[in-house]
Amino acid sequence: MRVAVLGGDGFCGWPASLHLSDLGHTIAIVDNLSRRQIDKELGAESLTPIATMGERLAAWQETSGKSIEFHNLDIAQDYAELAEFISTFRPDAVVHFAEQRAAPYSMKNHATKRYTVDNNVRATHNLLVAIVESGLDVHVVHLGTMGVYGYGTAGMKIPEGYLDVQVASESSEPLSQQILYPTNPGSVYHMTKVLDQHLFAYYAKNDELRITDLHQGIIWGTNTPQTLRSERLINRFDYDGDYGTVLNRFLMQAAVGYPLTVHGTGGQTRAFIHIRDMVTCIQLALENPPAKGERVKIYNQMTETHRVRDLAELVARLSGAQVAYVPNPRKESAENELYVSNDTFLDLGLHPTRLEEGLLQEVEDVARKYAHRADRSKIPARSLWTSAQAAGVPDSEK
Ligand code: NAD
Ligand code: USQ
Repeated sequence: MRVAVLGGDGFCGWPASLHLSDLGHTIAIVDNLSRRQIDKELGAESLTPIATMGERLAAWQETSGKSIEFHNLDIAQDYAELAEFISTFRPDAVVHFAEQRAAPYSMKNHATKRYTVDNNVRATHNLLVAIVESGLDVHVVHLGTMGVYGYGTAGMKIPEGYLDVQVASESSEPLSQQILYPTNPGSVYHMTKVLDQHLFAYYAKNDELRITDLHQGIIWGTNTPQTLRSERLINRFDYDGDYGTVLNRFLMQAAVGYPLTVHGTGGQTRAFIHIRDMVTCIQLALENPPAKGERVKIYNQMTETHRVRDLAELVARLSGAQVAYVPNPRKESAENELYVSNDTFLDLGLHPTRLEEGLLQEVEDVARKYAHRADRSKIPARSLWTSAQAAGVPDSEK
C-alpha cells in the first residue's frame, strides 16, 4: 500500500510510519515540524533526545534498507502543495495525525485557542477537499479522541461512535435510529475533534470518501520495536505541563523523584492504550477500510480504563515515589465512571499490552535512563481552563 502519514514526525506518527514501512508499505511523511517549534516556544524538550527528521530517515534507511519520503508542508495553510502532493504521491491511504493535540496548550490563552481551531479544522478540511479534487479513491484514517464523548458518567457502555436511539413517532411504533454519540468535549482541543467528526460525516455522505475515525485514549509508553533499533530512531517523550500526558508524566516524575502530580481528587477515569498497540491498531484500520458510500467507521482505540489516583498509587508502589494531590488546573468532573466498548480491534486480533506488564520496564528503560535531561521547572501544569481559575476564585464560587 502507498500510505501518506500526515504528522509523521510526532509521538504517534513517527512510530506508526516505521511500523508501516517495516511491513513493506511505501510511506511518505508530511509534517511542518510545528510540534518541535512549540517545544521552543514553551522552552520545553522531549525527555528522550529526538534526532532531526533528516537523521531519523537516514537511520531508518541504514537499519532497515527502506526509505521514507519527507515533505515539509503545513496542511492547514499550504493547500496547493497538499493537493499537489496527493495527486503525485497517489496514496491508497492517508493516516492523519497532523493536529495540535494538547488540551492544556489549547486552553492557555486566546492565541493558542485560535491556533488550535484554525490549525486542526483547516488541516482536516483541506485534506478532505484535496482528496475529492484528486478524484482518487483514498482511505482516510484519522486519529480522533475518546474525549469527544466527554467524561461525565454515561451510565452505560460507550459504543463505537454511534448510539442506538428510539424516537417517538406519530404512528404508534417508536422509530429506531443510530446517531453519532452526543458529544461533550472538555477543552478547545477536544472540541476540534468533534468538528472533525462532522466534516467526516459530510464528506463520506456527499463524496463517498472512505473514512475511519479512531477514537483513541491516552497513549502511554515510548518506543516500539522499530524505534528501538537505533538511538537516532528514538521516539519523543513529553513530560511538560502542557504536552505531557498523565501516565508518562507519572513515570517520569517517579524517575526524577518529583511527587506525582494528581489533579484534584484524582477521581477522573480515563481510557489508555500502549504505543505498541496504537501502531497495530493503525495497521488493522488500514487493512479493514469501509466500502465506498459506507458511513464513517468509528473504532474506540483504547484497551483499559483507570482512575488517575489509582495510577498514581500504582506507580508510587512500584517506584517508591510520593504522591501530591494538587489543585486541578482544569475544569472537569472530579469523579467519573467510564465503560467503553472496544470490540472491533479485539475482534480484528489486537492483543493488548497490559499496564502491569510494561510500567516498571518503562520507568527503567526510558524515564530513568534520560532523567538527567529533565527540567523540573517544566513539570507543573500552569494552563488554567477558565478566567475564574485565573482570577483565583475558589471552586465553590465559580
Ligand atoms: P504530536 O504533536 O506529537 O504529533 C502531531 C504532528 O503533527 C507533529 O509532528 C506536528 O508537527 C504535526 N502537525 C501539526 N499540525 C500540522 C500541520 N498543520 N501541517 C503539518 N503537520 C502538522 O501528537 P501525537 O501525540 O503524535 O498525536 C497524534 C494524533 O493522535 C493527534 O491528532 C492527537 O489528537 C491524537 N491522539 C493522541 C493521543 C496521545 O496520547 N498522544 C491520544 C489520543 C489521540
Ligand atoms: N492529570 C493529572 N495529573 C497530571 C496530568 C493530568 O491528574 O499531571 C489528569 C488530568 O486532569 C485529566 C487526566 O489526567 O483528568 C488526563 O489528562 P492527560 O493530559 O493525560 O490527557 P488529555 O488532556 O485528555 O489528552 C491526552 C492527549 C490528547 C488525547 C487524549 C485522549 O494529549 O491528544 O486526545 O489524551 S482522551 O483523554 O481519551 O480524550
